[in-house]
Amino acid sequence: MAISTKFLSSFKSTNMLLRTSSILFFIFLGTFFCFSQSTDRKSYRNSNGKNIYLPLGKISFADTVVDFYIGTPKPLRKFRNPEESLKEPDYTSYSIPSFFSLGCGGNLTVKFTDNGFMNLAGKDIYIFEVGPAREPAKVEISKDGIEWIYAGEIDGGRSVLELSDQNIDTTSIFYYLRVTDLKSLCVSKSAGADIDAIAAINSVIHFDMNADVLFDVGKSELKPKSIKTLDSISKIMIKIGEANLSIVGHTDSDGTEEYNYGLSYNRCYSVREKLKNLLGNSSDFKFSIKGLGESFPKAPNDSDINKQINRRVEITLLPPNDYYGNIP
Ligand SMILES: [Ca+2]
Ligand SMILES: [Ca+2]
Repeated sequence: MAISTKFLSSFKSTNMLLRTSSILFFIFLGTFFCFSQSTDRKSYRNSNGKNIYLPLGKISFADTVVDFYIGTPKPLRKFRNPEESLKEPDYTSYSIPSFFSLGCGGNLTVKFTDNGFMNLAGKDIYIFEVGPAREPAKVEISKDGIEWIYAGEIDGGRSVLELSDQNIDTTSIFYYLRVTDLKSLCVSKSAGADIDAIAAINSVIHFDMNADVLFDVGKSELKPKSIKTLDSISKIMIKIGEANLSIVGHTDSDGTEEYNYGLSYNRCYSVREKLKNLLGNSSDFKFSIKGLGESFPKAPNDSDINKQINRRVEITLLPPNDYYGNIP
C-alpha cells in the first residue's frame, strides 16, 4: 500500500487524493482476502520433507509474476509456466510440472502483494527449490521493482537467505524478489533452477494510512467513518492470529513540535484501543505505539498536498515475539 510521493504529488485536489487513497486501500484489502481464505497452518514441507516455519503463515509466499526470461538450453515445455513458482509449495514428484524451471541463465521476478518482507532477526527468505539437481541461483530484492540489491545465493544445500549476511538494512520493507540461474548445471531436463515456491520468513504487512481518513484536523478521536478501515485491518489480523503490531503516528509541521508529538501519540493510542476492541479475545497480539510528531516528514511541508502526505498513521504487523524467542 505504499504510494510514492511522485504519484501523490500529481494529484490536483485534496479530495481526489483522499478518495483515491481509500479506493486503493480497499482494492488492496480485497486482494488480501482473495488470497487468505482457509488454512491457518504455518509450517510448509520442502521437497526433502523438512518443515519450514513461516511466522505469518500462508500470506508469506510470493503472489504475482512480474517478469521472467527462460534461459538456454531451455527446460522441457511443461516446466516453463512461471505461475508455478507462486503461493504455497505443491511439489509431489519431478514428473508433475508444479514448479518453474528457469532454464540455463534464466530469471524470474516476483512481487509480494499481500505482504512485504524485511531483514529481521533470524533467516529472512526461503526458496523452495525442487527437482533432481539443485542448481545455484542468485537472489536480488527490491522495494520498488526498480532499484535492486544483491541478497545472496541459493544452491543445492542451501535454500535459505539471511539478509544480514549482505548488510541489508533492518528498516526497509521489500516487495520484489528476482532469482537468476547461475549457469552452473545446464544439462538436466529442467535446465536451470527449479522453483516451486518463494517464501518470506520475515513477512510483514504494512498499512500507510492517511490520517485525514481517520481523524478530523487537530483531533485524536477517531471519526465514525474510520471504523470501516480499522475493522478491515482487524479482520486481517484475526486471520494471522498472532503477531506484533507497531502503530506509528506522524503529523505535518503546523503547530509546535511538542504539540505534534502529543497529537501523533494520542492518535496511535486511539487506533490501538479501537483495534483491541475490534479484536476482542480472538487473537494474540503485542502492540507498540509511537508518536513521532513532525520529525519524519515524507515530503517538505510546503503545500497543502505535501502536508496531507505527512499526516499519516503507519500500522505494521510483524512476526510475533514468541517466534523470535525460538530462533537459535
Ligand atoms: Ca503473499
Ligand atoms: Ca535476518
